[in-house]
Amino acid sequence: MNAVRHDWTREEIRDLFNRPLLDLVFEAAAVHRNYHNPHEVQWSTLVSVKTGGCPEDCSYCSQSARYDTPVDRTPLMSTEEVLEAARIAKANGSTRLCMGAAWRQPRPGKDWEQVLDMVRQVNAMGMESCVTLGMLTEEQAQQLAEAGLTNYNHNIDTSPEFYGKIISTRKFEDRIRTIENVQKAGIGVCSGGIIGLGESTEDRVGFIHTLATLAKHPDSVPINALVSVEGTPLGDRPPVESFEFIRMIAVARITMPASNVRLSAGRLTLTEEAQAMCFLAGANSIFTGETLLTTENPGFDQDQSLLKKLGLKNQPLHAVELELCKD
Ligand code: SAM
Ligand code: DTB
Ligand code: SF4
Repeated sequence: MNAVRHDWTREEIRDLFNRPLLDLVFEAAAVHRNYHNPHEVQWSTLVSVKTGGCPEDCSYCSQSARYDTPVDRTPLMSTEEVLEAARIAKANGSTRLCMGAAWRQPRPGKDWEQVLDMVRQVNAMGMESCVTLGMLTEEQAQQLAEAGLTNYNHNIDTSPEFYGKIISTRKFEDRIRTIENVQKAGIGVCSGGIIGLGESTEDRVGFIHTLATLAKHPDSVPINALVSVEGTPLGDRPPVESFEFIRMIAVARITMPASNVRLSAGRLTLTEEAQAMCFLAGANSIFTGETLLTTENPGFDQDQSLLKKLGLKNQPLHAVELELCKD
């Protein structure tokens, strides 16, 4: 069985990107079957608990206050509203609720306490909890851990070299520091990125290399394809070609065999056949529900029908694959 490695070189990863696609998918499928139940897909549902008005300038994002996008700013949702969304997600087969807030970093006060409460209450209804709130200090990560948070999402998005072309208001190293703070607090890390930003293949190599050489691989690796949003600097980027999406999934699966690889934003531009190839290439998780944070996504029924056609099932909570994930 392929060991979990943390010493990947850029050359090795570049070679994977240059492999004939079907050879790559064949290898990724074998790795996937060694580490995971290939018949199960984890469902995670997003709720944007605080939308828009973000001070950061991420060029892809509908929620940055710097761009004139169709997204309106809203205050923090009440815990009851979030729990209602969680109940619907759970009833439809999701095992994790991922709550996103458009903040640069949380500030102490009422909203922060309320987010901690949301985490406790989501756990109490028997779902895994995930939040994505921007940068965190060690103390904040510790508080989230005490509230019982399962995972923290914090994407590195792209290569260290290309990062500054997409975001200027924070540094790549800031992202890594937050990931370390989350790991130190004993919370699972969810970290991935986006393709379709105008990055080169070498940037994709650098992106995967950064994650695959972390001392501990992220528990989940979301791979997003840009959903271009009108009014953002990347609003007129062409959609990512489906074979590029499939290749990214396969490379993530081979280099981080024990992690959950999530086929994330951009599924509406993929056919069912292309999504099936992503599952073959090692994707074992999706975001479900008809909205991601602010953009559209296939609805629960559409995904249930896709899984049925492919003979796949929703992954139940606390699947045994965790036994194999220890690295
Ligand atoms: N504000 C928090 C942060 O930046 O970490 C959390 C929310 S942010 C929306 C989470 C991730 O979603 C981003 O890092 C990016 O990878 C992805 N994302 C955001 N907008 C996207 C878009 N238009 N298309 C694809 N992925 C997107
Ligand atoms: C991730 O990697 N993708 C999710 C989640 N983590 C927070 C967000 C996707 C957002 C897509 C654009 C939107 O809906 O605004
Ligand atoms: Fe703000 Fe996150 Fe959007 Fe960047 S990706 S503008 S940090 S909400």
